[in-house]
Amino acid sequence: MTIHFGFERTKLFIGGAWCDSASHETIDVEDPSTGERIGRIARGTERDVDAAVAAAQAALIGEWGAKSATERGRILTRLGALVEANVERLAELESRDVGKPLNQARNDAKALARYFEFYGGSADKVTGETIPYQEGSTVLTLREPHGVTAHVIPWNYPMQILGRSVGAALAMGNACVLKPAEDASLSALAIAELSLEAGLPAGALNIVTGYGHDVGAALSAHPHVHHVSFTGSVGTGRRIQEAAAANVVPVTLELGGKSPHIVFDDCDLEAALPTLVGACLQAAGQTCSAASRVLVQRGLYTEVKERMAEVYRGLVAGPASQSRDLGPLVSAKQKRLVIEFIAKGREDLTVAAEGSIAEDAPSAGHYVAPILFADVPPDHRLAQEEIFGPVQVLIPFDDEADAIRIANGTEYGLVAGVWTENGGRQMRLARALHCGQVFINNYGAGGGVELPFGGVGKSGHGREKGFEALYGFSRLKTISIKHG
Ligand code: TXE
Repeated sequence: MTIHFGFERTKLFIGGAWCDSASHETIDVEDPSTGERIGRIARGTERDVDAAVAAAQAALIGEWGAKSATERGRILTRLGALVEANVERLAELESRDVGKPLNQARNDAKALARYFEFYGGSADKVTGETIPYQEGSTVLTLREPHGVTAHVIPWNYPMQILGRSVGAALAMGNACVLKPAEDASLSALAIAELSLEAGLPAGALNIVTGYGHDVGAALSAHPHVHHVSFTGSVGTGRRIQEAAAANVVPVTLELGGKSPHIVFDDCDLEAALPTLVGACLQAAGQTCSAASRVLVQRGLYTEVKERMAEVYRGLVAGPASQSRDLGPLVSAKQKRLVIEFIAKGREDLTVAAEGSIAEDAPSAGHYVAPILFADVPPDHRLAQEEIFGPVQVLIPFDDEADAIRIANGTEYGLVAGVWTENGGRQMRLARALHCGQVFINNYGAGGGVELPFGGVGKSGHGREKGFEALYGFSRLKTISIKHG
């Protein structure tokens, strides 16, 4: 079978077939590195969402619903192997579509393969329990799929987010309707091709490309959708939760953050330093778990500032194909948002250092030079709001209590990193930090498909990744049997 990994993808994937959208309209695909139009995707509509949900319902009462957990797992495992065999082509496609440096896009494709491998292997490992109850009875619990699950995903890690969300939902036996971001749909469509080759039955995975305000809104409000999984902005997450509330269905929201990376005087600084910049600038800072706030205890503050500044001065943003330190941002809109934050920072704050944009970078590409601000007051806008670009702030602190207060002092709570050699402090911080995941003496939020991931506060609720996601994509049924 020849797999089509192109840029001109003007069909929707519904019921295992490639279909025209009801509107017959398209959306341009832009290469963020050059600003040029390189292809088109279909502009789906509410009618297409209806068709996709109907196809998912049909799959549940048809071939897909009849598969055992082991059979579902085998299909996902095959899909993982196909992704692995196509890592290079998927990475090239993604890199052109979202402007991600090729080496980073390659990591995303490998992570996608690993998600399918992980969820393929865990599909038949989900068990219920028996509960001691009254004499003469047996009580047991079963995990069942929700039914039709909706997946609205963003453009920053399209393959990884598809893998963690659709992979877990399929493993549990749900039938999925996916809406990729309008500026990052190509890899999802390529994965649909691979799913056919892996033997995924028609309708188990459906993809409706298009804009959030029509396809995403229709999907999250659809009366026959039984669970909605969303990754994106707080505002859109709120709208999705409201829409789903009309049908009283559960929602998983992963809404970004303002994650602190905390460096204590007693840490192994040589181990910490290489992670401090990289933990923020992956995907040019367009990462929900970006360590965008670096909190440093006063004894090390000047040294950390100077050494991070040195790194920043050497950083170069350039075309994705060149795999420089950073690629462009995904869109003109995203660049505008980030530039506004930087302008505000320049007005109020001290610039510790800046990187540069490669001289040969096309002027119509969406490049932003990385920038590090120092001595930032914890309540400043740049230390409070998600910027989603290559911008980091340095904040000094006095002691442990001060670090915890500053770290917990935003509306977000996704992840946190802590560098200290003191074992007691490691555990105190791990418990005191208001977030969904804490890294002690490391910071690698992107990795670890096995590790549950999700936030508190405005970072959202529910957990994806790991085994925990399988619980989220299923519901529990309790069965009480009175013995005869
Ligand atoms: O997000 P949106 P945008 C944050 C980040 C960024 C900001 C804006 O701070 O600067 O959000 O990005 C779909 N009903 N994150 O505007 O709108 C949309 O089509 C249903 C954090 O791109 O949330 C896309 O598929 N769906 C983040 C998805 O929602 C709707 C990742 C995300 O788009 C919709 C991305 C609607 N009414 C941005 N409107 C993270 N947590 O990693 C839009 N969409």
